Amino acid sequence: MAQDVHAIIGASGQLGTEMALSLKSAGESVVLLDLRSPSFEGIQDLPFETVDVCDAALLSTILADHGATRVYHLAAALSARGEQDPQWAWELNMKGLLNLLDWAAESKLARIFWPSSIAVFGPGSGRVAAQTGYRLPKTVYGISKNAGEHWCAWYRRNRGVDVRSVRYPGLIGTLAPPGGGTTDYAVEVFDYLSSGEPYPCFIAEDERLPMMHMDDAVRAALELMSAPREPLQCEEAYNIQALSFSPRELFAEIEKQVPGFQYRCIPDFRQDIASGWPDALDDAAAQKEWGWRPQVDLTGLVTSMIKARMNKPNPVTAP
Ligand code: AKB
Repeated sequence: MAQDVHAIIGASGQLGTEMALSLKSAGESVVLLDLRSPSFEGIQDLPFETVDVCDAALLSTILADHGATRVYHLAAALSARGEQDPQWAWELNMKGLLNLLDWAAESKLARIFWPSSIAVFGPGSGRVAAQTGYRLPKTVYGISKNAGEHWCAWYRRNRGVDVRSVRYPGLIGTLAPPGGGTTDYAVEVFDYLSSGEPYPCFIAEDERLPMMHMDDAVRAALELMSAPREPLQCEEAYNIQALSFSPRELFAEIEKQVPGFQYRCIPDFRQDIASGWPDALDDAAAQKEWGWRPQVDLTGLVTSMIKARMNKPNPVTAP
């Protein structure tokens, strides 16, 4: 059987960089697509194509030319940045997805991974959000992810596209910085550790949110993409749960490993976004249907972030 060709759209981003590295280390054939060329040297030798996902013709040509059979569509405007330019965020998040789903429906060869987010939830979804339940997203990003889930289900039912999805929590990774998200504080803090300055956190001290180490996030995508189709009954993106913590709880764990670490919380507009999200997700369906289990706990996350980022500033992009 021919080897899969993995195409990563948004490959220079936070998740894309680590996904590319993981696939490369596993000896897989990978092609990277983005507007910006990859800045992390571990993946700079992989084939790279410059593309705007909103350009349907160019996207289709590139995917077809490379014979892509597994496509990970990771390019998106996140929650905080999206609120500052709603039309742009909607256009990027929806048009990119629909262009890819159309291509997949035509090509009939590719399996698609498209991440949804905890941002589909809003006030009324409960502190532990159910897999299928009330959703009234507060941000343009959340609205686009919610609509995207419905589009994926539509293409699955009506056009036979094998598209798979999870609702990611805040992702915390060691390589490329995130940008424009509400949960980015949990990455940004590690770049302050060597400065000696108190970290100015933009989220309230006791705001608990679902979070996940990037190793678990990449593994979730790859495991879901390799799972047999039959047991996957969920029409929506799967809830996946790993960690839940507040700034206070994260910073207490950092303080154990970096004595003297200080912070102050000065919540801004991102706190309003965070306050509409749940503390945790009920991920029983993901556990049952494709065997999802997180592996990295809070201590492991903090240890790996300190090792990778302390003294190596790689600043988060402001929203
Ligand atoms: C964001 O904060 O916007 C993202 C997300 C939770 O999807 N990290």
